Amino acid sequence: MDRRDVLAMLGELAMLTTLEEESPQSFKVRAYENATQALEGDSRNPADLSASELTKIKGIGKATASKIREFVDTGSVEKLTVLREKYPPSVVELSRIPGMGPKTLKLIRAELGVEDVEALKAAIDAEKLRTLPGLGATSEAKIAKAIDRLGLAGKNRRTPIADALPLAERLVEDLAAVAGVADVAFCGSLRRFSETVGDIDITVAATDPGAVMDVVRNHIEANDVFLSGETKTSFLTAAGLQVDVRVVAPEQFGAATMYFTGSKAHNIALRQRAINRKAILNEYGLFHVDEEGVAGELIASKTEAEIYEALEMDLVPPPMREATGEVDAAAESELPDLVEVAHIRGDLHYHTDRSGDGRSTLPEMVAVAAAKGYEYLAITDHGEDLAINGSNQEEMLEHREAIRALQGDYPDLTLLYGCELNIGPKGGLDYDAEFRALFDYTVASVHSHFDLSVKEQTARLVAAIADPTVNSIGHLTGRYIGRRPGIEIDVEIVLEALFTFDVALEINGALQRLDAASSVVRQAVDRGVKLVINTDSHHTSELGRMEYGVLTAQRGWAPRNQVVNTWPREEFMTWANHRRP
Ligand code: DGT
Ligand code: CA
Ligand code: CA
Ligand code: ZN
Repeated sequence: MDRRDVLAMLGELAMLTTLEEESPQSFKVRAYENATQALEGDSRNPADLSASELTKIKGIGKATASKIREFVDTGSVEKLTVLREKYPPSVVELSRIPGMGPKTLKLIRAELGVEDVEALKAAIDAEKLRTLPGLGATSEAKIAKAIDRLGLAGKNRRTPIADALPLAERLVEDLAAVAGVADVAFCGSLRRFSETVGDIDITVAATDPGAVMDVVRNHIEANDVFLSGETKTSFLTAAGLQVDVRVVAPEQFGAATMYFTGSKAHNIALRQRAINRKAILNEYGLFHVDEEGVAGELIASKTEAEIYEALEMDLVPPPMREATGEVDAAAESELPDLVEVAHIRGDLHYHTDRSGDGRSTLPEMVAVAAAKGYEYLAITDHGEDLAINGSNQEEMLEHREAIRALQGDYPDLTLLYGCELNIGPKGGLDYDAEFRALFDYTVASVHSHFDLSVKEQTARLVAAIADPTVNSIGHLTGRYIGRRPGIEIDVEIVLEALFTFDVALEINGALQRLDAASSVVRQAVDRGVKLVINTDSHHTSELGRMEYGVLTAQRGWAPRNQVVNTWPREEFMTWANHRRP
C-alpha cells in the first residue's frame, strides 16, 4: 500500500460524501480534499505514518487521519463501504451527468426509482423528469442531450481513459514484481491511447501461467472474478470496469502484445500482408505456411519490431494502429517523423498558486521544469475574468516581478511571463489590449458558456484567435472526457483561423481533457496548423502529463516539426514574438 492507494481512497470518499451531503462545500468533503492536498505536498508515504504523525501535517484532521490508518491497517474503510453500498457505480455514473447534481439525483432516485442511465433515459422519454420540483422541460432536454453526447447510454458504454490508465499502470507494476514474470504490458485500446476504453487488456510474459493466475486471483480479492482459466483471468473492478489478464510464453510476447493491442482493423490489414507473403500471423507469431496452408516454421514472435520487419514495413507506433493509412505508410517507409516526449523543450501552459486553483508555488513549479531540462517555460496563471481563480493587473505585475527575479537562478531556462486568458462568450479577453501586450506569451481558453450555438462558439474562438496578443488556444472544447461535453464548434473554420493568424492549437495533456482530441489534431496536421503540447499543470506532480499529450499528438499523426515546443529556443521565441504588438 502506498500514497496512490491512500489518495485514491480519499478521492472516492470525497466524491461519495459529496453525494451524501448533497454539496461539494460540505465540511467533510473539504476535509478530505484538504487532506489530499496536504499529502500531495508531503514527500513521505502516508501508509508509514502513525495517526499522530498524520494529524501533525497541516490540513489533516483527526477524523481523516483515523480513516487513513483504518485503511492502511485493514485494507478498507467502513465509512467508504457503507457509502459504496448507498451509491453503487451506476448511481455514481448518473451523478457525473451535467445537470445531475446531488439534489436532483436524490430526487429522481426517490421519486422515479431511477438507479442507472438506462432508467434515466426511459424516464426522460416518458417526460417524467419535467414533472419533478425544480426541473422542467428545458433541464430535461439538457440532460438528454448530455447523455447522448457523452455516449453514456447503451451496452457499448465506455470508460474514460483517466479512470482506466492509473488502474492499468498499477496492475502492470504489481504483475511485473511477481516471480517468474519476464515482461508485462497493457494492450488494447488503452495502449493505442484511445480516449475511452471498453476494457483493459493486460498481457504477461511468464513461463508458469498458473503462478501468475494465482497472484491475479488473490490480488484482486475485492473485485469480482468472473472468468479464470489456465492462461486468462477476467474480473470487474469495483467501478465496473472489466480487466482481462492473459499469460503468454516469453518468446511469444511480441506477437501477443501486437495481437492484443489491435486495433482489430490494423490486425486484419497485417494478416493480409502476411498471407501475401505465404505466411500466417496470429497471437503466437508469424509463421511460414506450406502449399496446403498449414503453419510451419516460425519467422518471428519475440518482439513487435521483428514481426513488423519480417512483414517488410516500419514499426507502427501503437497510437497510430487504427487502420487509417498507417499500414501503407509504414510499408512505404512514409510514416510521419512523429513527435516524441524527448523532443519537448518547454511547457507553455503552466500554473502556480497565483491561480486560485494552483497548488504549488512559483519557485516549486519552476524547479521541477528546470529539473526536466526544459529550455523555456511559460508561466500562465489565469487572467482576471476567471472569477475566483484569476488575478487583477496589480497582482499580475507583482507576479511578473517575481518571475523576473527568479530568472537569475536559471541561466539555462527562459522564463516567460504568461497568462491563460479567458475567452468570453463573444470572444472578449481579459484586461485591455495594452496590458495583454505586456505578456511574453499567452494561451487563450474557454472556461464557461458551454451551451451557446455552434455559430456563436465558432465566432467566439475566431475572435480570440484574431487577437494579436494570443499565441495559442488552450483545451479547444473544454470537454472532460465522459463527464462534460465540450463546446460545439465548426472545426474547419477554427482550423482555418488558426492557420491564417498563425496561432498554435494546444494538445492538453490532462487525462480528463486530451483536448484538442486526436481526430481534430489529425485535421490540424493536414491543414498545416501549428501545434503545442502542454501539461496545464497546477501542481508539481502533474508534469508527467506531457507524455499523455504526446501520445494524443501521435494518434493525430503529428510530426515533430509542426509542434512549436520541440523547437530550439531562438526559433520558438521568434515565432512567439512575431505577431505580438
Ligand atoms: P475496447 O476494449 O473496446 O476499447 O477496444 P480494444 O481494441 O481494446 O478491443 P478488445 O478489448 O475487444 O480486444 C483487444 C484486442 O484484441 C483488439 O484491439 C484486437 C484483438 N482482437 C480481439 N478480437 C479480435 C478478432 O476477432 N480479430 C482480430 N484480428 N483481433 C482481435
Ligand atoms: Ca480492450
Ligand atoms: Ca478485452
Ligand atoms: Zn490552465
